[in-house]
Amino acid sequence: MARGRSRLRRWVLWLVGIGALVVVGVAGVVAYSWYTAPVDTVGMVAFKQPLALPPLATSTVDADGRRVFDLTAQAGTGELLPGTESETWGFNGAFLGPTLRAERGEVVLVNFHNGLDEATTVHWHGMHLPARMDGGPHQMVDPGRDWSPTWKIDQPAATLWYHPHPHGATRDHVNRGLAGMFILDDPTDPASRALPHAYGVDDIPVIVQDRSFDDSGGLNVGNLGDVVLVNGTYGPFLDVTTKALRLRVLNASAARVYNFGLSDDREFSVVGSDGGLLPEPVTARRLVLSPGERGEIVVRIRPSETVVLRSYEPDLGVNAFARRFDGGKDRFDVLELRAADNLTPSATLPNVLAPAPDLVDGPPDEVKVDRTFTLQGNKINGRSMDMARIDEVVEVNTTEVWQVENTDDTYHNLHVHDVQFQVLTINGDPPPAEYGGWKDTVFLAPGTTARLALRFSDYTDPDHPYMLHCHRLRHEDRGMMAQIVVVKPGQTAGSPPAHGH
Ligand SMILES: [Cu+2]
Repeated sequence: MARGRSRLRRWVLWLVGIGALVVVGVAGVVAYSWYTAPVDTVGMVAFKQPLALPPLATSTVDADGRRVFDLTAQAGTGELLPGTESETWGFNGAFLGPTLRAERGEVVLVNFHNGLDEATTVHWHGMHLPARMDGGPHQMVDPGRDWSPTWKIDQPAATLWYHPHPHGATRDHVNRGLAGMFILDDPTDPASRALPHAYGVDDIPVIVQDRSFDDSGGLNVGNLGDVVLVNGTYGPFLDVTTKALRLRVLNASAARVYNFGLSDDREFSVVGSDGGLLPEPVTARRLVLSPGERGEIVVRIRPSETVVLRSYEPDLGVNAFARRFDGGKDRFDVLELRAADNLTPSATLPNVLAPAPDLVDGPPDEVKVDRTFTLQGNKINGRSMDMARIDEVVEVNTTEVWQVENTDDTYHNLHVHDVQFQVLTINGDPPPAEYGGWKDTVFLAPGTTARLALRFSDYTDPDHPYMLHCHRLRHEDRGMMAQIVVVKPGQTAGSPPAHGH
């Protein structure tokens, strides 16, 4: 008996000892992760490379008067990190794609060729167009095949973009390098011409993406990266020759939220958002962009100075743990602006830029809500994306009010295809002034409820759906997406075509 008890005691001591080691080990890993999670490159970036400027895509006008672009998705290699080659994907090149540009009223035709060895799509983010032309997950293009969507540009001047949208693989395809800008002009709108508008001189595309690399320079396709590239350039600088500089900033990252500002905290003017120019310039020191969102800012530059576009810690509205691991403690130096000794004068900013969205009259907190969308656990209204299921049916030319609720403990955003919407309220309050223009993507911190007004005009089609989804790409890939069809009065939903074709 005594021997049995002492053996038992030895075993208990062993177990306690091993348990203590495990606890200490786990605590060490947690502490290490906790302290190494935040990324901070402020003051650490050398800015040795000139900012790459995506070329303007060449186009022709065909016999029907359509503006025709050629776009090929292809694999290549790019020197994303200095001195190392990475395997990349790009449109018409090794990484990213050319800037497409068209005018309101034009009919465009894009001859897309998939030169990759897997199927993909090209989605025109922010564009008002028929669902069959939208490049969503139903418009899959097999390797070696072509797809030629055509539509009429019928919306205000804006900074849109294009990227793949294959269901379940969007993050992978975008992170490998498939993304580009699509700038719309409106020759009848004087305001956008009054802003700096010389492409590559005082009107600069700024495609911001975070990436991570393995030791041999290979591109990882994860959620958050510790390196920020602008237009694919690592450590970029821009030579500035004008007194005012317009930056068309696009957050083309998979999951990261940026909180942009200048390194000396100077004020700048926010002049545009997702769907075009704001009603009037908004003076700000910070601009938050979640994945997929765009912001156009005008920065005043002084001769001979150097100032850095930076991303400060974004307020994600999440708990301390998520804040550390979702990038809420991260800071980045993004782009260095180097002013010439003599700067060309720029026109004064107009006081009025564009008509304010006016879909809803009366107090926006008292409007009737037509649909509610709850964002929780990679699902919308408790459901995962099903390619064969139409989730919502909207009657054409009806103004709707949507209430979007993030009941999750992490941040999401909501992107709606085909339309630009008006943000009526965020948690019952009017939105901040930089959300006062047309939007196609809205950021939702945990516990946030936003009300949006939307109007789907044109392009009824009971079979081909538009998507609405979270633009954190892993969430989207995991099914945080729903399908909506726009129908004529009295029409019912049809059924989406068989997967991918
Ligand atoms: Cu999400």
